Amino acid sequence: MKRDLVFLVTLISLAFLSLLRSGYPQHIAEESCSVQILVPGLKGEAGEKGEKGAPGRPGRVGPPGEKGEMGDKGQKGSIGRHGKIGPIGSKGEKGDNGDIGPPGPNGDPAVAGVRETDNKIYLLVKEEKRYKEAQLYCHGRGGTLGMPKDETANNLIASYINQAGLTRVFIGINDLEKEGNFVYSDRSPMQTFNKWRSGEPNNAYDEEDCVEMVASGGWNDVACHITMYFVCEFDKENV
Ligand SMILES: [Ca+2]
Ligand SMILES: [Ca+2]
Repeated sequence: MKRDLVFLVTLISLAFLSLLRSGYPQHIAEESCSVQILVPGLKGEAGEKGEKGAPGRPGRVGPPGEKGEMGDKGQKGSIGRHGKIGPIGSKGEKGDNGDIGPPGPNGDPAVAGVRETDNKIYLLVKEEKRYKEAQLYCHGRGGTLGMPKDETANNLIASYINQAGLTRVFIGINDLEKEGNFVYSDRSPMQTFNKWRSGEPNNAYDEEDCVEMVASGGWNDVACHITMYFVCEFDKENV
């Protein structure tokens, strides 16, 4: 092997020498010397295996992968907590009218029912009025102030006063026309029947010309300008 290489080199040298003789410039002969040095040597034997190197740097981020298939639906979650109360809503439209209700009780609220006998109706009026105003009220309804002309009528009016929780009412008796001469409000004269309380009529302060009945059923002359409740009386024939 080495011998062949020496032979080859000698051969190439001789070739260049012949070229020099044939007139090639001197520097070409010098270059031919460098070619001799560049000839590679024989390959050596394989070395021992090296140690494991340090980990390499991370590679570049790869392109996004393809979209996978959709997974199965998960289970329903538990109910969440109540949320905050929302704002008040706008006013709704007016509803329909309701049905007509049942009729209310009849009567004037100032009137506490009536009391009746065979031929009379008595009405207690719970409005405080002077004697003459009370008389006008009863006249306006076709009657007069109550005129107790016997025990039955007197007891009925007295009971009526008590049941209403009252202590006194005007009745239709007065001595307005002639002092001391008491008459009923229908101008009929006082008869033997009367229910004057003890000491009455006394015409106190020289001004008592009208009559009240107290809860006991007794009579008392009083001033006509004071106000109190009163009882009206109606003939059934006129009602
Ligand atoms: Ca009098
Ligand atoms: Ca009196």
